[in-house]
Amino acid sequence: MQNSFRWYGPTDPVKLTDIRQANAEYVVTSLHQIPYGEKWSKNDVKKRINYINKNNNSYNINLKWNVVESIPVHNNIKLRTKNFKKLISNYKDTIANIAANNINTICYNFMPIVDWTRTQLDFKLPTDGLALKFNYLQIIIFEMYILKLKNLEKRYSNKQIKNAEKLFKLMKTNDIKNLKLAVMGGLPASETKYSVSEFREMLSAYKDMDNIDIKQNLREFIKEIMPVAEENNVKMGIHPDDPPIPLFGVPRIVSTMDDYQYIFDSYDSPCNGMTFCAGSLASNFYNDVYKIFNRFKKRINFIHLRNVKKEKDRKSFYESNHLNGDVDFVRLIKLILNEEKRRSIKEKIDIPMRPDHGHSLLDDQNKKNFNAGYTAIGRLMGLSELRGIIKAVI
Ligand code: DNO
Repeated sequence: MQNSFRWYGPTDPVKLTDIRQANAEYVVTSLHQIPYGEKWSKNDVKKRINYINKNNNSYNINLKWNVVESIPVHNNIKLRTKNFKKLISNYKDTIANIAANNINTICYNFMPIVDWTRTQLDFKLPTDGLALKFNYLQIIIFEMYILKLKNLEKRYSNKQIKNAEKLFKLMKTNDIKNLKLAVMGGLPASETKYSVSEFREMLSAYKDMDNIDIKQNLREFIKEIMPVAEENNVKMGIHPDDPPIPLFGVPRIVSTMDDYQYIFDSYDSPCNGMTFCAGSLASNFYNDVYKIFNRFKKRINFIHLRNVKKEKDRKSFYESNHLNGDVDFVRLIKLILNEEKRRSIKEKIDIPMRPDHGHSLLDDQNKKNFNAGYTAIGRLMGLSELRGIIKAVI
């Protein structure tokens, strides 16, 4: 595996030297400063590569940018509305301009409105470390008391609504503030930080879209961008919904084995691949991550490794460390290593992998302005655990 670390660019409080010290050899990054939908020029990409190279010298580990995560997909593309044609044309040019700089793996997702979603960013673990958490009742609370949506009984049972009301009564003003921040843009890589009215507007843009409509829009998008990926020898990897369940009454369509089958049936090419995110996939109670891996292993172009502990309601979870969660990482890593062996016919093929999210540990907890989930020490521990497993099973 290509041991990689996500890096949010020159403004990331986690520096390239930190990444090197964590034993990663590759960086996964994006041009976060470019607004969603705009084209990235060859030169924009080149400048970022130059920045990384300036930190490399003849002695240290030379970090290399191996994966773009992500080129975000604008909501107008997901809705096929307004200027979506122009946005797709920019997207295609961006793929080509990235490839012109010899970066050949690109991650993207098709989650409506918001990218990944958590309800709490500082869930205290028994170790005193802090983790990210998703509590389904708090999503109902968010809809009920923050967005003030009506007709919630259409998608939630009476029991769920009652339990959400009960939990709401126990929440302090600060908890509500944190919930609002977490859902509406407190997480890195979110499209935008929404206001309540903007969030409601986005919801109404999706109100007539059912599962099939959004799937078809994804299929159209795939059919448009994959020929460009093929021409430029770029492997695309669509990231699963995180979490892989419908949120706020809007369907999510990259959540299950069937969803992925639909995606791969839309355009038959190794360029039309997946980002295998163990933690995201495992947070849907009905997903069998090993089965998904085996079924689509040829299409896995990028791997995110993190683990989750699901809760009794089967929808809520917190992010555990790699060794203690619901996914058996020894088993999963064996599958990945076997797949790498299978691919290594002429030369050794390593799939790009990054430890996804880390806990906030030790000095991480004193840091200001870090990107939630993307701590230095927490991810260093994650990568170390993974490297230990790899070394032991190889
Ligand atoms: C969360 C991430 C997501 C992911 C994008 C991929 O930590 O895994 O932000 O990068 O959804 O497009």
